[in-house]
Amino acid sequence: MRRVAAVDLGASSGRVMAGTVGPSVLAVEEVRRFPNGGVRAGPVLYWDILGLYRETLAGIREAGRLDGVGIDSWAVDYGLLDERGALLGNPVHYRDSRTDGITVPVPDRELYDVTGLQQLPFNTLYQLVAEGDRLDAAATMLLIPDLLNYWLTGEIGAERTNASTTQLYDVRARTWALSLASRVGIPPRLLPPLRDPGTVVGQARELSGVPVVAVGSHDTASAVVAVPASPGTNFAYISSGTWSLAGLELPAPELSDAALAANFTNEGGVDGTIRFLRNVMGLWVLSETLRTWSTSDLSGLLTAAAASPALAAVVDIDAPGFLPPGDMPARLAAACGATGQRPPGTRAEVVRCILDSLALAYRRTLRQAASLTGRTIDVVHIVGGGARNELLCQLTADACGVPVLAGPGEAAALGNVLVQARALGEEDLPDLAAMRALVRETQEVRRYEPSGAGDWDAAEARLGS
Ligand code: LFR
Repeated sequence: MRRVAAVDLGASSGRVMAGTVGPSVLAVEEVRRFPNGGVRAGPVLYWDILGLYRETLAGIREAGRLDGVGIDSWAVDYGLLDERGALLGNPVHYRDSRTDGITVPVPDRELYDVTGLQQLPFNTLYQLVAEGDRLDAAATMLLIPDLLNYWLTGEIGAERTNASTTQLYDVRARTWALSLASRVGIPPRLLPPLRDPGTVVGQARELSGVPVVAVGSHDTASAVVAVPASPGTNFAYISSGTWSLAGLELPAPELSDAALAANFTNEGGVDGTIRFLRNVMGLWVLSETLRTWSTSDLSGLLTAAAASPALAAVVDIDAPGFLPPGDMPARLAAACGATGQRPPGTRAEVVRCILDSLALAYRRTLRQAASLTGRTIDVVHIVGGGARNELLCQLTADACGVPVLAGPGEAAALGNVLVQARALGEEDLPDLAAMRALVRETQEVRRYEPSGAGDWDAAEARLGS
């Protein structure tokens, strides 16, 4: 039996979970949870990286005796270190506006050919270009989990799954795309040696030397490890949190013109898998709406939304206007108006509009994923916090027309724990299939059948082209 700590840092909260793994045993228990989010200071939206480090250390200490520690977080963001290893400035939030209007002199087709990544304005590539001559003082760029691993162990490196989200990683050669970096003015010296998920990074000096393991340090990579898919099923997944990452697991990248045009990404997963997916704007739109209203009564609003008329108004939830922080209800109303729909009137109707629009986006995205790869989808797994949102799970089953299997809600932490356990020698977990079998055996999963409700084609048509 192994006992490890999984540190899972999300955009709106972080948690330290104590995980226990052994034959037929997989359990996680929350030790510490702390808020996260952007901190606006002057013109810039930052992360509170030192606060996150302090909470991480406190949580690991509270977890007691451990065989290992692993850290995963959201992707793309980073800290720059100088030659001494000191942090040069506070890491900036990917929702900051500094990448607005930043372009690079490399055709999209070529960028896609090398990196396989969807164009998102906040990809590390664009953030580093936006730094301009601030890069001159930098010796190394470390993505958030790599930065925390460095502070814990003194070891510098870049874990592969997260490196694959930078748009500076060659998805086929599985190396940094050094010549691409040079061409866009990013010094290759910034890109540290790559490390595989499942390798020991070093010992945490301040934590009695406990081994720190590189897990799938991109939270989505860890979450997809814990998708409880049965062998041989044609499954899609939605990793549902601040973002909804909706797509397929593939053995190799899909880099066709059609995939490029549909802006699908090929992110690196654990054990060399590829996550072929699109970022759907996710529960961010709902949490920003609640923030705008200064309410935290999510469950009351969801009950009222379930009783509101279905598909009364829908928006293209992936429109770039929903990306930055701000007044979401006003943006939703404007988007409804722009497509000739009556904007939602009550709060319950606003919430219903968000959830209907999310389900519509899942349907659109998963249909595209299937057609771009020539695969069929017989079941959709929803993992992450959104798996607990019963209305959203039912709407997803209705929109996609296939059963939804919802859970586990703590998929990222479970995937983190599983990869650590294997790295530390747990012999029953040789591959993803064995890890997923253990998740199936031990975690609660709820099934939602499509009810046939809703004219989703007509709703999609209301959005125009
Ligand atoms: C999800 C996630 C997504 C990534 C976004 C920004 O938490 O990691 O996969 O696109 O956050 O980093």
